[in-house]
Amino acid sequence: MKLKACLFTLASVTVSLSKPMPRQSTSFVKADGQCFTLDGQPYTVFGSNSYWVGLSGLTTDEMHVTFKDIAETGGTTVRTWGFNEVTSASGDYYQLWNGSTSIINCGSTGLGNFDNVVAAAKAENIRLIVTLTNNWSDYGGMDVYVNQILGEGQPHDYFYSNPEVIAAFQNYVKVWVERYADEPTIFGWELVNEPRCTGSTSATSGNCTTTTITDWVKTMSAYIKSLDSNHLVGLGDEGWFNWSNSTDFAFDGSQGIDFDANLAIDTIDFGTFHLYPYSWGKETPSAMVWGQEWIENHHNAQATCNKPVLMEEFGVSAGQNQTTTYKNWYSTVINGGLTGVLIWQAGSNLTSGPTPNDGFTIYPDTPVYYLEQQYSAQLGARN
Ligand SMILES: *[C@@H]1O[C@@H](CO)[C@H](O)[C@H](O)[C@H]1NC(C)=O
Ligand SMILES: *[C@@H]1O[C@H](CO)[C@@H](O)[C@H](O)[C@H]1NC(C)=O
Ligand SMILES: *[C@@H]1O[C@H](CO)[C@@H](O)[C@H](O)[C@H]1NC(C)=O
Ligand SMILES: *[C@@H]1O[C@H](CO)[C@@H](O)[C@H](O)[C@H]1NC(C)=O
Ligand SMILES: *[C@@H]1O[C@H](CO)[C@@H](O)[C@H](O)[C@H]1NC(C)=O
Ligand SMILES: *[C@@H]1O[C@H](CO)[C@@H](O)[C@H](O)[C@H]1NC(C)=O
Ligand SMILES: *[C@@H]1O[C@H](CO)[C@@H](O)[C@H](O)[C@H]1NC(C)=O
Repeated sequence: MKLKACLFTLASVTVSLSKPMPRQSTSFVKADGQCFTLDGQPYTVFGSNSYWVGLSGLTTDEMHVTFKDIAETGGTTVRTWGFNEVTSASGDYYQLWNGSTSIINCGSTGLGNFDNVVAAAKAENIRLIVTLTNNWSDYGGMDVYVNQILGEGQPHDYFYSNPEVIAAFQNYVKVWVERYADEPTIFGWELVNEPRCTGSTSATSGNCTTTTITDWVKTMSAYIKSLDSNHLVGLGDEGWFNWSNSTDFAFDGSQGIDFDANLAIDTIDFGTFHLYPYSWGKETPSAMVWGQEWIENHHNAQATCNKPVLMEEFGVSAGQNQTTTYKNWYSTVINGGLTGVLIWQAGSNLTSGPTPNDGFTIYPDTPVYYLEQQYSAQLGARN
């Protein structure tokens, strides 16, 4: 166990919640061993998820409030969706499909709107992790590519292996990556939210293995690096292992994810994992303890591979020992040496009403919001 995961020879580091250190917003976050750096100094990844900030018709003022509320927890980094696949135009969306062809929406309800998200984040000293598609059918996701190009009901996992589908996804990714290649407010790109072989609405081929997805991660991450050498690239997975000594679905490779193999890919800069013991049937005997071990296992992988790893989503709902559990998990991250942590999910009380509440949302001036302030300061002090 390494208590000082990110030890730098700095004269002093001032941690202040009300006055964040001014950053040189012209610099890109880099990975260095198990740490992130900005201008050669440690960059602490603490923050939250706001999938909705570019997809809910928010005004630019509301985008500012969203990021300000996160910054006031000590947050530096926010993960958000860079996808919404639709087959008929409505609201904010990024790609409109008709048959097997698509049009990318660069207008004011598409990437033009995301320019406002980036500007608001920059003004509030927040950097963005942008995820480029979804395993799930929320906001379209990968099944839309498969259904539109190969036909309704074709296997979900053809997303990772069919050359036409890969080319279509690359076409989409290219527009995003080239648009923001010189924009330091982007922390990094993430290939997909929670990739698995199995899909939510479609069949699976029966042929998808960890090797299928690992090969796809190699192809896609190398593709992004060929267009944009400034930004970090991660996967966005839940962190499943592919250990030969286990028959537990979280550890046996059955989900199509091999955390260690993916982290070892040259063009992957950091690892990602999620933590939802209640959704995963891991609540007995103790969701809290299962989660603690899940964090420790990923820290071990981080140390072995010598790359940064983020717990970039976690949640138990209020009524499931939430405060006690979150104290344990934040402490395990900080004292155990995991690189960084983002909670699922941010909330704000906007003029248009409260932002989406899925049972995990943390609004300002609530107990977990104050907990975030406490642990962001601890993580900053560790680094
Ligand atoms: C991907 O889509 C699936 C979710 O419904 C499959 O069944 C699998 O559960 C998928 N979800 C995740 C998180 O991978
Ligand atoms: C979709 O494509 C078909 C065939 O190319 C075309 O006839 C139709 O007008 C298109 N629909 C829309 C909404 O553009
Ligand atoms: C699985 O792979 C086998 C062998 O390559 C192939 O014949 C079969 O069509 C595949 N199944 C599906 C559903 O793609
Ligand atoms: C997953 O584990 C199996 C069995 O140990 C191995 O054959 C396979 O290569 C692993 N997958 C990857 C992507 O390393
Ligand atoms: C199973 O394998 C993993 C990865 O090699 C190792 O870290 C873990 O300690 C092993 N667990 C047991 C119970 O042997
Ligand atoms: C909360 O924690 C207590 C004591 O650790 C435990 O007995 C109880 O089952 C937990 N409740 C839930 C909902 O997890
Ligand atoms: C925001 O809304 C939540 C939930 O409705 C509430 O508990 C909290 O007090 C509100 N915070 C502020 C600052 O109004």
